[in-house]
Amino acid sequence: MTGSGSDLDGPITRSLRIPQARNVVTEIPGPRSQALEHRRSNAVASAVSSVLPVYVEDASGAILVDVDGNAFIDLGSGIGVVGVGHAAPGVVEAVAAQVGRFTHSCFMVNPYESYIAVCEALNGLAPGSGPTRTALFNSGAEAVENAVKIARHVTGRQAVVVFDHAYHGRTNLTMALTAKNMPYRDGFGPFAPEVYRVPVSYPFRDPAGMTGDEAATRAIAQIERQVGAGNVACVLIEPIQGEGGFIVPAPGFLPSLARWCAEHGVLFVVDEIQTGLCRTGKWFACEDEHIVPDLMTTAKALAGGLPLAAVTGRAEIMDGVHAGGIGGTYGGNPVACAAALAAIDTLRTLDLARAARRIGEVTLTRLLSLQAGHPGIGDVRGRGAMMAIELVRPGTLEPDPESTRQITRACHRAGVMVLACGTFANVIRLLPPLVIDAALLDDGLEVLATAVDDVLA
Ligand code: PLZ
Repeated sequence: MTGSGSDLDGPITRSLRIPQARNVVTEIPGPRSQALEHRRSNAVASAVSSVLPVYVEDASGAILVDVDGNAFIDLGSGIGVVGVGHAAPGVVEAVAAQVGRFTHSCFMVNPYESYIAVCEALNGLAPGSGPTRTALFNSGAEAVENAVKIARHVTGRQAVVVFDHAYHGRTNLTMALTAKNMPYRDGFGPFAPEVYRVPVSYPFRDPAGMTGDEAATRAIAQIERQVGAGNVACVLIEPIQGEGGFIVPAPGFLPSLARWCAEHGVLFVVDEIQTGLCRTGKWFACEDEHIVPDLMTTAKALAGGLPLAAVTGRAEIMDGVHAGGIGGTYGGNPVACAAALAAIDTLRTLDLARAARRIGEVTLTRLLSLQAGHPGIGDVRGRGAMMAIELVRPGTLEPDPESTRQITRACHRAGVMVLACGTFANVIRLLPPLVIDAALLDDGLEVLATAVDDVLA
């Protein structure tokens, strides 16, 4: 299959600094990466690990170049961060200009305009029409922590409801919110209290035919039985679960939960850290079901590669916390804000939401045809430029993490960066930069298809 006729071929990638083509010139990892890996082992804590130990020297658009001169197609975007592409020209320019002016003053000490502009931009993009406010932080986990702080403060309630397969971060509170033991929680307790986990909607593994509404009823019944609606400050959910396996809930699940929350004075908090900023074909994934969250967290793609995160929400909630109650030294750093304004401008002017939808169509077609020949691909799912396959023993729901590992390794050796995910480590996810051109996407999908053919043969 080819990308001819696709909208993905554009002036976007033709103007990039590095040719947008895959090129493997050494074994993977190459000798220089191997030397760095050895040096690393004597310097870097082994608890910090890397998916693929090829050391990056340069990157542009959808291409990563390593220290041995290998050019990889990046179908991971550094876990969904560089939606605008690596070293996006607008982001590079804005960051360089800001670095030359000032890099820090601390917004809590001496404020600056770009922080306001990022908040205005997010307020304008967030679903809903009422007055909205935003606060800025450094990382996704920090944004989630602050969303919970705000929800608890304004409701005067303590319980936080999260879901099976959820991922919200690695700090103490967000570890408690995250579902998976290894590697995120094991041995790191005690965890923050007043966190309650209920079943999500997982169509591939739920009873056949279970609707979104029924899955919501199942979750709500458990909340009412085990926690009590009047004790719940917020329900926190990823509209499509990321690390947990690109799990798309059945239609109706999110709206039913949101409705229940509104009826019981519970805040509905949507974690758009992986799904947000055009990844799924809209500015935010919750828009597909017309959800207007009370609070929303964003990070990752927000600043095109610089660390920045946000909580955006209804003004009366966000302004319900006493002055000085939230903040931090670096939150909304001016360089990160400059990057975010450029990234948002790039997402808008290149219409990368539309690009994400086109990437989704091409990818879905390809993955479905691959599934037709391989019963080991139990499920193909996702939305926009956030697509995945779940690998199982043919004809069962039994996870196949070993084939998943082999397929991802084969892709890496062939010069295609793909990431695994999932509670059962049996999901291969695709998160390409939204500026990827049609030929490069096709080449990356072809490599994945060959790896699947070889491993599942
Ligand atoms: N919420 C939905 O996806 C980060 C984690 C990688 P931070 N996902 C990548 C890893 O193994 O640490 C994430 C997310 C969702 C919150 C977070 C946390 O964002 O910026 O990593 O803190």
